[in-house]
Amino acid sequence: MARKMLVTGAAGFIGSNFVHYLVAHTDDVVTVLDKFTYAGNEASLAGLPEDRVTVVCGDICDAELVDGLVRDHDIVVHYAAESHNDNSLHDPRPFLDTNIVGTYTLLEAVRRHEKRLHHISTDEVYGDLELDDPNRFTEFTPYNPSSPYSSTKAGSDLLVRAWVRSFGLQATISNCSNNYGPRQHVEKFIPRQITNILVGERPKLYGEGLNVRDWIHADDHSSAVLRIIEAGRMGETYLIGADGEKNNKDVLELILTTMGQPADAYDHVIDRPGHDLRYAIDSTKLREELGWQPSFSDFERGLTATIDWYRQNEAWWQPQKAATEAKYREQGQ
Ligand code: NAD
Ligand code: TDX
Repeated sequence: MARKMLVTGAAGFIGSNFVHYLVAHTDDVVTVLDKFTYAGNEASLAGLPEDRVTVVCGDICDAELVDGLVRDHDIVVHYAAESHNDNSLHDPRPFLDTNIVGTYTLLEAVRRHEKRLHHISTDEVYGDLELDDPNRFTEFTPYNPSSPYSSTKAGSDLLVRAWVRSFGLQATISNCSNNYGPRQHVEKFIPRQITNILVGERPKLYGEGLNVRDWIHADDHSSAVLRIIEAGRMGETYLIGADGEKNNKDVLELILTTMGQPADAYDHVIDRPGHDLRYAIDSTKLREELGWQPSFSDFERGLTATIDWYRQNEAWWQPQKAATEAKYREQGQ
């Protein structure tokens, strides 16, 4: 029988990719619950079948709305969040509201109606690693978040764990590394640089660009989440990563050369305060216990397809571009 999925934050980058993935790979019917903040985009849900996908505009902090929606669904997949580190450094309040109070609101509804929850989180809850550290993050790494964003995500994970332990909530958690792919907001690193080149602005690298991120394609994140929903053990945490460590300078140079520009045609701008140096995920548990494998093993190919997507979908990103760059300019970035 088709499952009834409630997917929060699915007008955003990863949630919308997950709903497209779910529709293509299952018979599930889906309700999207999204507040349509600056990061939510109706166009990201275009082309989905109306008989399988319903969109509700609302806030996950709205207890009455959330209660009714959770009651009427089988599984809640929770993507909604304030997601951008730079924003959290300038105005942390919405991060506390959505990431902490919003997650609490969902947890209470899931508890009341005895439903199943999958909570989406990030590797940033573990803090950062030295460049030469042979270790990577595992499910046993202690939490040590750096930014208002990552600390509120860490707080939301701990709430989920507490509801599992204290109330027997049927929940799983996943912590994923940096995603790339179509429909990512132009405030984020890869889309910002691609669209800068497309509009004739020079790309902007924070500091020396030696910071390392562990890149995974959004479709691989989706396949991992679906696998955990279907086979994950209740109460468990799974780390999701695809062995994609690269420093920002190398990624930017690859974007530039792929787009036919000189590799050094970018500006260095002031660094992010408290900038995490390196993230790296060991996803052995997910691979060995649930048999998951990523399918985008070639970063260069995935990046080229992402560049093509931004070339072909200017109408999707153009409305947000000027305001995003104006905000960065104010911050000296
Ligand atoms: P995003 O900013 O692109 O999308 C967030 C979505 O949540 C938007 O559609 C927004 O409108 C919605 N939203 C925000 N506040 C809301 C509220 N109060 N009620 C309802 N909807 C609300 O973010 P993203 O990059 O797609 O990230 C999605 C999730 O994945 C987040 O939980 C994030 O922490 C996690 N994550 C992201 C990455 C990454 O690389 N982007 C990596 C690991 C984990
Ligand atoms: O213009 C830029 N120049 C630059 O050098 C921007 C926007 C970023 N950067 C650097 C900062 C980071 O080292 O690129 C790296 C990636 O930056 P972001 O895209 O802002 O991502 P990050 O801070 O690593 O966080 C992302 O991955 C983990 C997501 O935004 C989070 O939601 C997720 O939890």
